[in-house]
Amino acid sequence: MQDAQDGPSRTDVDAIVVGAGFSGLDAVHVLRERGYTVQGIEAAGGVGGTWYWNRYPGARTDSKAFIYCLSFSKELREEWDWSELYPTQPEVLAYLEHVADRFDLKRYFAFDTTVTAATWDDDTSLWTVDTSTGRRFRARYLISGVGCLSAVNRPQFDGIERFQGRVEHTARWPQEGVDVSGQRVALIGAGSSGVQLLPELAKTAGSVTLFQRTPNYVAPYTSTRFSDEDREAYRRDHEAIQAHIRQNPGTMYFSPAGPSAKLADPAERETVFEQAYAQGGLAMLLGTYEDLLVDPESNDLASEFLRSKIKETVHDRETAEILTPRTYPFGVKRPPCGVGYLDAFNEPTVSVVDVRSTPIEGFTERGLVVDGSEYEFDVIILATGFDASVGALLRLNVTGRNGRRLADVWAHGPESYLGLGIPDFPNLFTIIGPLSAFGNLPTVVEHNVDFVADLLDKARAAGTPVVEADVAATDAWVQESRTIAAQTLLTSAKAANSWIMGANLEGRELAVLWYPAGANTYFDRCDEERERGFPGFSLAPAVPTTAMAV
Ligand code: NA7
Repeated sequence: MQDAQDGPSRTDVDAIVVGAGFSGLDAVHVLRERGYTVQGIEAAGGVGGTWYWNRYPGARTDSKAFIYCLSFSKELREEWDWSELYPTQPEVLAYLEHVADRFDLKRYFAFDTTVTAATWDDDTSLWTVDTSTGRRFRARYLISGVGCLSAVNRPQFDGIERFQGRVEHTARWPQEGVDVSGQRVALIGAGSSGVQLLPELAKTAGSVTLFQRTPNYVAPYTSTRFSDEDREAYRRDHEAIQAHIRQNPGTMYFSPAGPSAKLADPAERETVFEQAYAQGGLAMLLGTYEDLLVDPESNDLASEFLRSKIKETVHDRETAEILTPRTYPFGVKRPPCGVGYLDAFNEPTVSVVDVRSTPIEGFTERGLVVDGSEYEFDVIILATGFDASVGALLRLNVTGRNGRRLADVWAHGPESYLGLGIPDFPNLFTIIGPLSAFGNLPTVVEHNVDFVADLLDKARAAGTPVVEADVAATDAWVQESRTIAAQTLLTSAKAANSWIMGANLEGRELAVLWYPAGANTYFDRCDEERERGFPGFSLAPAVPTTAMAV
């Protein structure tokens, strides 16, 4: 294993960073730059995080390339050329590979190594991290970079092991790909993954049958190729672009047309919606009116507009009706963006089966059963999503002070200060953790990592390296988040099975997983916390132990 800090293999370091996606790579880089010794641990065989695993055809970003990247290095910007507006998975993975090589980060990671337990020891003020390889690591700080969409959701379909064909999950797509030429393919799931994958499958498969539980408001998008002039422009405008997304509630490069859809002139509103729809991607949600997620009447206007687009695009009336969301407001469920998704249903080989009122009963040797009928397939693809936000953290099996298990502490939803620190879990920091900000995630990642690094620097300078979120500050943050969420349309998340509120998993209570007042407000609150000297975190001396740098 190449985990040495310029020397032989070490398991005692200042900080353990879990994950080698955007969060983990940035955390290792920033902490190393600030003089901390770091050990990264990554379950995959390489860097990339979600972009390592989600290799299904059609996977691409819904954020524009020039913001879906790390902003800290001018050189990195100068030398990396994005080829298109919404890059595909191979290009984002290549970018993260480049970042890792460019800043020599791979040598600090143990790959193919899964964390099996992380335990805080009050007697030493250290974290002990156990792994699947049997190696045990110790560190003062434990930084989670596990991401918010990485714990795979595999529903326990009855008899799944009986199926004689091939079963794949989009989030564990084989590196060598899946040849579906001429095959009868079932696709279970109509979230972003299913929406991106379906048109790609339709290109070569004999047939594609979508088993859809909740229909989505799918916006189309086209990904234009960048010219050299485009690239030059976004490099030149970098500072302005960063300032813009810092002020946008979703950290996106959109400018809303006005405060309220319902108060806008109807003709003007129609034009705004048409332009946003034509622009594609997340423009309908983040580039039209600011009240779509708080005012039901405004939301109805946007929802109805999108319903009309489905009706216009999909020729078969029954198919269009199945694909049309009617039971929940637009935006409550993270809207997928699709390249040719709705159009694909006009192909004779593509069909949809509604499994909301009659769920999939189970798998057979030849296929699956819905409403007493057996459907036969060669390949069944699960695009069934994730245990979002909390899932990957809970799978680390974290135990804090006095044997308190994170799974128990969060039994009724996550509680955290700024999404970064948890009382009773000293020196654990969760990058883009629950109750952090939602939006263009690399932007939030960089903000979170810098915040944590500043906090650790303060603790190091004060000689008090045990850092813990205050109970009162945490309670107030959780309460504020829940109060704001209750004033939005997110309260209808259950009707939408929305992962944004943890409502996609059976038996899970509805939970506020993100600070719902917008990333711009979140950044302001974090900056204020930092400027005031981190009053929401307590600092204490460590129990004297090994010769660590902190
Ligand atoms: P999502 O958006 O959670 O979508 C998962 C899909 O799988 C969704 O349509 C689910 O229906 C469906 N699903 C899950 N379990 C079942 C069962 N048991 N039966 C039928 N259908 C099921 O995950 P994605 O991977 O598409 O996208 C996640 C995020 O990644 C995305 O929003 C982007 O931010 C990137 P449901 O809607 O729950 O009724």
